[in-house]
Amino acid sequence: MVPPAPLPPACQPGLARWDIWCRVIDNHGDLGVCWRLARGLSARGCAVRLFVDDPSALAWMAPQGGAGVQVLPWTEAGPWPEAAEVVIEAFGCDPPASVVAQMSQRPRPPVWLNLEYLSAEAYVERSHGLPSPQQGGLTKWFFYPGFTARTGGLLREDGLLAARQAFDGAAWLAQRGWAPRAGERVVSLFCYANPALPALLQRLAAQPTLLLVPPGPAQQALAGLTPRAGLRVQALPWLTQPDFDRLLWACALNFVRGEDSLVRALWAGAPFVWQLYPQHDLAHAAKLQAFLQQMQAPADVAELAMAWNGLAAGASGPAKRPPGQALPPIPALAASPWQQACLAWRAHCAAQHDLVTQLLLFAASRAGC
Ligand code: TRH
Repeated sequence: MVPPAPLPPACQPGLARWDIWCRVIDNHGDLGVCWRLARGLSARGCAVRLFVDDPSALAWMAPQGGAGVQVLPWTEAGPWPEAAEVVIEAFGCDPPASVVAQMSQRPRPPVWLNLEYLSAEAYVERSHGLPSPQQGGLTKWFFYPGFTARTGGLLREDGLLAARQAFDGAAWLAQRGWAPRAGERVVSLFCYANPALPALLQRLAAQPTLLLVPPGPAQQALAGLTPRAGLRVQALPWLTQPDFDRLLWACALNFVRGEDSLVRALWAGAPFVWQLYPQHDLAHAAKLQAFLQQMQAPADVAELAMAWNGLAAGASGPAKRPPGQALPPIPALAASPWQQACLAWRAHCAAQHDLVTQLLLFAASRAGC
């Protein structure tokens, strides 16, 4: 008999109220991560308030809202209610000064955490869990998500992998009217504006492909391009977060971007190519290389990922890819080294505590519970 799975940690008494502060800089990752986090904490019994300056994307990410999560507008004016027992600022967004001042006056100040960006770079293990002394005698703790045991882990809802395992992708696609034709592979494309897009379309068309394209730069660019034999393009509407996950589960190959969709592609277990948020100083190159190395991506997969990000390996490190250079071919997908690497990577990440579990344990340890 299989022993019952241990119950995941729940909110501790005295640490049951959590505030998350979120500033939407651009795109959807800031809010996407905060929403999943809020839902994850509420699933463990916490009462969560999500303060966000622009909640508009929740209309499609989470149109039904979520039990246990209250969304509150973050306008500059305030006034603000008393802070909860745990305060998370997402991506160093600095909660209002009056909230921080009020936190410092409490006999037992809240546990204050800065949830950082996801990266596989070495500094993450070094920095995860470090304190940062603040004015008023407060301490802010750095909490770094990551892929290894010495980081804060990844968002992974209880039962996610079992739901993915039981999922029937063909039926789901058919229900939505996005079924592939016989012999077509299904690929999703969620990306930033990318000069390599025409070259990618050419590579994809080498095999009959149904390309499912969420709203955004790719959808806009594709609307202006002449259709290509071998490639059928389907523009998608914005999906809810759970349906976005299912989209990735249903595809044989996923192009993802930013932070949250990368993690969801990882849990999907199918081959994926990640486009990072591009930075002028090429900081994203080191981040991509660290990630490819950590997941032990096969060389041809790494080359494709670098090229999709406009990068090439130079003599003294990664460099900008010369314009017009061909994109490498798309490696084999099914039963391939790429597929095996993705499954091994997923198993490795699933063996770590998920991020919500780690947050609960971390907050309890810093509150002295
Ligand atoms: O939108 P993004 O590019 O967000 C980025 C990253 O977070 C990046 O690190 C950050 O610097 C920048 O924002 C400011 O990609 P990401 O992170 O994948 O977020 C997209 C969110 O949108 C994710 O939660 C999934 C969700 N989504 C849906 O719910 N439905 C959809 O149809 C689509 C396409 C996405």
